[in-house]
Amino acid sequence: MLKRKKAYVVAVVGATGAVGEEMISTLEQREFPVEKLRLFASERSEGRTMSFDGRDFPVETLKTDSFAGVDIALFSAGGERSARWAPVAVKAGCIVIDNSSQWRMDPEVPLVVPEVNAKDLKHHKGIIANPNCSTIQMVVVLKPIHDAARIRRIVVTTFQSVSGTGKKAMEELGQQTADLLNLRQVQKSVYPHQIAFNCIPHIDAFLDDGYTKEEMKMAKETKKILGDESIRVTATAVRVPVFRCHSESLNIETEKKMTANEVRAVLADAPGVIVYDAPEKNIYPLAIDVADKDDTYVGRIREDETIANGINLWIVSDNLRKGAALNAVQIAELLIAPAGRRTGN
Ligand code: NAP
Ligand code: 3JN
Repeated sequence: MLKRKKAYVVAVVGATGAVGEEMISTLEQREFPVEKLRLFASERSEGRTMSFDGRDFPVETLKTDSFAGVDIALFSAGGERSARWAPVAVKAGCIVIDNSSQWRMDPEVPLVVPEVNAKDLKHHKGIIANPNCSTIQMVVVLKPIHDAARIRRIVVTTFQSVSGTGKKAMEELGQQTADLLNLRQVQKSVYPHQIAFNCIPHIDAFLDDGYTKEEMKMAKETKKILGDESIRVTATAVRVPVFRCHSESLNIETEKKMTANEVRAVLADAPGVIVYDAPEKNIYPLAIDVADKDDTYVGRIREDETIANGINLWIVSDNLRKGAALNAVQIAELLIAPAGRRTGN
């Protein structure tokens, strides 16, 4: 359990990465009470400093005593680091909020999106998992619909930006785009194919059944977060040449009939969701507009006339913010909140 304090010692593991940098700026923007920031990355970053709230902090490498005195550690340095170092941090008395898939499906680890299942935080044993970015934006929108009409099946296709793969992928998209526009040969190293001016239906490794791990993360995590193993989820995850924000096309089937207007009304009151849906005025969520925003945007809400109780939706969210850093910081905010405010749902 976290002892209530005026300010906390917070560690960011993977501080120099795309998610880590966003975590640092999110802590700063939301004025999280930080007494001291401890920043960790690989040996490649040793000697660097990073600034937070007008102060410079050194970037360190991880050691067995690194977590002594740390209250909360936000991990985003990949699954291997989480597997090795999260238990070390917990043993040192720290609460870990982990961004990797390493602990997400562990029954002893709550998998939390604050707007959806903050109540699950009651039962953590030191590690709390942040879901996959594509799952987070989907469940924030689906939870109120599930409560109103019980979702039976989800068919989702994602359009995921390159920032989901990290800093090197963002550089690769920029470099390939510049090379192609200047009639130069493209080099590829992060993705198996050219990403500039292309769409790649392949995110994370392929499994024997033809799905990718990313697609199966979405299916399994959605059931765990919504607390309903009976929901059927089938996903296709696609990488697109966009720097920031994941977009998703969803087709859902509910037990109870909902009209498109009823869905809009339910979502208008949903925390963390903005209904942005006036197609007659060309208004629908776009990655370029949603970048750097905290909320998840939903539009193109319409009934699927090919089935009895079907709805189609288009969902866009900033994958580095709500999809990773913001969700983790919101969890940390709940951990330090007065007891009555910790578990809204
Ligand atoms: P990134 O830009 O490539 O950054 C990777 C970070 O990990 C860097 O800070 C890197 O440090 C650090 N790192 C690598 N090896 C390390 C080691 N041995 N010890 C300590 N730190 C080490 O990647 P990213 O996009 O930020 O993603 C990082 C991780 O966050 C992913 O692997 C994934 O697990 C998770 N993630 C989750 C979501 C989500 O859906 N919620 C989304 C994206 C990422 P150097 O700079 O020194 O190399
Ligand atoms: O590709 C994306 O858009 C999201 C990537 C997430 C990611 C990247 C590397 C490793 C994950 C994740 O959060 O599921 C992992 C992981 O499995 O830890």
